[in-house]
Amino acid sequence: MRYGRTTLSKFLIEQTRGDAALSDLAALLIDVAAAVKSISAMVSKGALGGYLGSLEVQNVQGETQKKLDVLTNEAMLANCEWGGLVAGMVSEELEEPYAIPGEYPRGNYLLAFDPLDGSSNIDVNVSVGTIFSVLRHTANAAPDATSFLRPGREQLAAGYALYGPSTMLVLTVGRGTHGFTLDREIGNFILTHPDLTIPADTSEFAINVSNERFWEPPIQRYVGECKAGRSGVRERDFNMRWIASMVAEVHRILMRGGVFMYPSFTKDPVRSGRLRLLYEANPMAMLIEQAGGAASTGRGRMLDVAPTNIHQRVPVVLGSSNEVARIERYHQEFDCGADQPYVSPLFNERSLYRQEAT
Ligand code: AFP
Repeated sequence: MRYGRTTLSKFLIEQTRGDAALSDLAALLIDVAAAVKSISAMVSKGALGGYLGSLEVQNVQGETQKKLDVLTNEAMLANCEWGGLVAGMVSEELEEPYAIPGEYPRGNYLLAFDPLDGSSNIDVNVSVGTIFSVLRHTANAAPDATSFLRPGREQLAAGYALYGPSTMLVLTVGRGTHGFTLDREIGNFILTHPDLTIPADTSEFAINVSNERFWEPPIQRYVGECKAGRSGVRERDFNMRWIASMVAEVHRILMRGGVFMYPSFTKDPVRSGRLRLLYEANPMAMLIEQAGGAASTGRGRMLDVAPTNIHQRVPVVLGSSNEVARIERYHQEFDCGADQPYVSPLFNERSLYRQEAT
């Protein structure tokens, strides 16, 4: 691998060479990269492309759709439906799985994606991304929603595109996490960040603190200790970031460490947080683990979660492994009532909260 010379195609051929089971996975990822290039072209035009603004419709998540939500979804479908590699697709923007049109052959892979993550940032020109996950389709018949309900540890590949000052593609096929930068002059992704590795320790955390009053006590405890800095039990100061674009947060963590949290909150106990398992948490979890980090619900490994529906949400804690382990320990101590000496005054009425939490 020549730094600065290796194209995505050459890299994927090398990574999947000799593995017959993965032979056409490289071809699928190259189709995804083609969709990402067209999305990058749309996103970078901004207001000049007439792509900004919202539509008067809501998606399956009950969120107002941005024009680019629809256009980027169409780009992913159009680039990946025809090559005979995919048996079906799940998108954040589609209520039901997308069936491959009859004129195209069906392939051996399932593709789940969020075509434009962080889209609430698009109108204010802040980085956004595309997140994707690849599973194997084992049946002969066309897939249905249950075909996608497999734990994240079964993913064959995962990745994201980050539409920032530069457009990057970061992906894994289970052999490390690697970053590519789009060279617009030649229209190719070039390997620029091989073997990304996350430091086990960090002093940087990312969470939307406006939800603080709705968090469970273990998250309260962890964030409270970070805010206390060197005057508290952590004996060092922390820094906070919140971009409200998961792809940008995860990329920062892959580049320099950190911990990202989007916990469940009592504001809406029906939903376990905001982020979706199949096409946000699971692909990010695979990338993070492949880079030596950890990804958890707070109470267990993300990649072991057994999905129950294609748009289900899940609490997310991911990043530097020692910090994720600490947050998991705080959840264990809370669940068995052993965190009493540390619990914040806000939650001293444990019996009240515990009744709510059960
Ligand atoms: P949008 O795609 O609706 O902008 O949501 C982005 C996101 O799913 C994720 O990328 C962010 O980390 C998170 O939501 C931001 O959520 P808050 O707006 O509640 O901070």
